[in-house]
Amino acid sequence: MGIGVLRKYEEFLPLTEATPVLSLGEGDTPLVKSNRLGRELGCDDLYFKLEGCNPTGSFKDRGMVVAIAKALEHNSRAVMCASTGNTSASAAAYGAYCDLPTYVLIPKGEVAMGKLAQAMAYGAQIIMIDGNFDAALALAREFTSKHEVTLVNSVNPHRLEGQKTAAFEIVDDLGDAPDYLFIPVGNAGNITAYWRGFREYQQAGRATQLPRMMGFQAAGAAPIVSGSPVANPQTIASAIRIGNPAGWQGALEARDDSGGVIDMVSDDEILEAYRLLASHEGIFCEPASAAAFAGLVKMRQGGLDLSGQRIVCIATGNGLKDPDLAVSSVVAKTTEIEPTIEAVEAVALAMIR
Ligand code: AN7
Repeated sequence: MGIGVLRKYEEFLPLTEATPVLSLGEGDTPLVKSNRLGRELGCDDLYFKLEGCNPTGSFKDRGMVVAIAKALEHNSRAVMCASTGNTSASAAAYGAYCDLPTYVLIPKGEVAMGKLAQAMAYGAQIIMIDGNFDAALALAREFTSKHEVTLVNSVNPHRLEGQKTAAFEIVDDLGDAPDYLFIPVGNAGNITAYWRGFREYQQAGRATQLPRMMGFQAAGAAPIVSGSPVANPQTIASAIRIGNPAGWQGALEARDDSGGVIDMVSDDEILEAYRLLASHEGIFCEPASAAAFAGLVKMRQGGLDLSGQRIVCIATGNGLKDPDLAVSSVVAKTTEIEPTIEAVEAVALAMIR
């Protein structure tokens, strides 16, 4: 039985006697060893952390369970977030579990169908903004500063506390921190959280080294790479379509303190990585997640020597969240036939030969 991150990593989290211990089964996600892509890239020690296996299909659940537990501890009567989709799905689920009214502000027409379906099914109050994520976050910040409603975006410090547990799990699984961590960057909360997790585990004597933090933004939404906010961010990876990340400073610290990089990948590189992960590794993640592996491919092509290096790529969210993209961007091996054995044989035997 999954015990959840509150219980599993209690000693590293800001819990008190009064914090309720709750869980939807978040955390304890698989770390899968690459079978094909690593070999093709010349790195024999490559792993994928499947955060899409969390209860709402993304890493957000790790932080949301802490944010919601703390909100309950402080007698909060409602929670709010702005979201490109996954945060809203997660907030809505934990809000439903805890009978806490949940308001989600989302950029109209920019959230993948699966995520919207989740927020609707969990019963959140959905507020569509005629504007982008950055505008929605500014509104959520203003509203929650004026009213007795708890903000559960990653500017809520409890979110990052929960999300750092993914770094703990990687070290627990591998016996030490990897040499490189590749991760997508949107609002830049997660890279900040991972870096904190690796450092805390090292300080606690559970890891002997720290990874280089390799963060990747989408080229059309890469403010940290360019050094200034992007007013109208554009990318097929809607989860990371963010022009003014709240975690900017944390991402820079993770990069500089670890000797890593924050770079960008094009939508074409993201889509190629997305297809390769599914068709060559059996990992169906969402396009934003594929930015991490696309970054690894880019670095390799740029001459980074990966031999003998232990590398972890974070697959942050589940591919089922954005089924439209899968159907429209993959050339599927589909054939329509009459329901006869001869017709099945004609197609299937031709494939084996
Ligand atoms: C699958 O849900 O910002 O750099 O509002 O959904 O911590 O923002 C989602 C972000 C990566 C980027 N991968 O993480 C939201 C939201 C997936 C994501 C990111 C997101 P951050």
